[in-house]
Amino acid sequence: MRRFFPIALLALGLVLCSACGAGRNSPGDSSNEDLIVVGMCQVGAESDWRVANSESMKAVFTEENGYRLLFDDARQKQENQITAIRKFIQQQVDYIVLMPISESGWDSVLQEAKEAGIPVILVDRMVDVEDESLYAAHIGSDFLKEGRLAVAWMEDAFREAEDPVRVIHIQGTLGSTAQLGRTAALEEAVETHENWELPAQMDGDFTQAKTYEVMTEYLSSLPGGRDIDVVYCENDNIAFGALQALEEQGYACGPDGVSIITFDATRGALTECLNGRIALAVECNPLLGPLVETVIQDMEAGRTPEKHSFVEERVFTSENLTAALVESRAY
Ligand code: GZL
Ligand code: ZN
Repeated sequence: MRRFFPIALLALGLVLCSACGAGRNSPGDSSNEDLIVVGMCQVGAESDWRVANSESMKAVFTEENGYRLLFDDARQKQENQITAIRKFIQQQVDYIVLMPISESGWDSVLQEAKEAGIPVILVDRMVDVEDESLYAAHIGSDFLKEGRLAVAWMEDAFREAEDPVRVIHIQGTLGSTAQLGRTAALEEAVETHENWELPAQMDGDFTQAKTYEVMTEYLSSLPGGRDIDVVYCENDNIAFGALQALEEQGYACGPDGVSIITFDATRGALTECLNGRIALAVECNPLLGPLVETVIQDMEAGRTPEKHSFVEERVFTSENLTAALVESRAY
């Protein structure tokens, strides 16, 4: 009698395999047997910083390095990030790496990942969840500290000012940790300096196009004698949009004109800093791929990673920049 049983079992096994996930413990596809499968959930490609961040991740999580990277670009929508996480859970990936677009709205989908036994590593911005066990580790920046570095420069630059120091504030994606921290630093400073004024606060959403639009609209609405001392831009792409709008409306930007402050310090911004159009660039390091890999390797070795690790960041002005340094920058 023919041995149907083993063949039937094999067929059943193949059907089950095709239905089971992409994770390492998924039998069947031997080529992936020992690759660590990482489901990565990126915000989008809204800024130069974000592009550099994605490149840093893709450079680390390669098959040669032992990984299979499933990369999802959420096009700046939280619902796309949540959909991607659910897809990664179904695919039974080994790790989920999430760059959360905003802080709120993550509790239930991270609970689903926890119940599926898939560790979540947060990168860059933070999530605001009740239960810290919903993520294994967070690697990012101290955005309040970045803002306070900018404020310290403003305090020094305007120490002798008797007249009001008029600051235009252009914010990043509202509700993102980067926006919340950088905004808090400026707002607490305006509180403590009675001669600092904040005549306008607008949402530039971390993009050049949005900023150019809202800043042009604001500047066109101003009567004559439009006195602006500082434009506090919460990232470089906002600064580029603000510069374009300001100069089109006849404002000089630089040591004898409007002081532009920016965050990220990508090479484009550092070039403008070197030539004086931007007064201060606060570094925000996007090259987080290697740090994420360290966390994953720690967890692979059974070690508990640091819950929060922050990257060291510095400030740049035309005084401490050279063309060689700008050229040498990795992003
Ligand atoms: C900061 C990051 C911000 C950058 C922006 O770490 O979240 O998002 O400052 C990017 O350029 O869009
Ligand atoms: Zn940062």
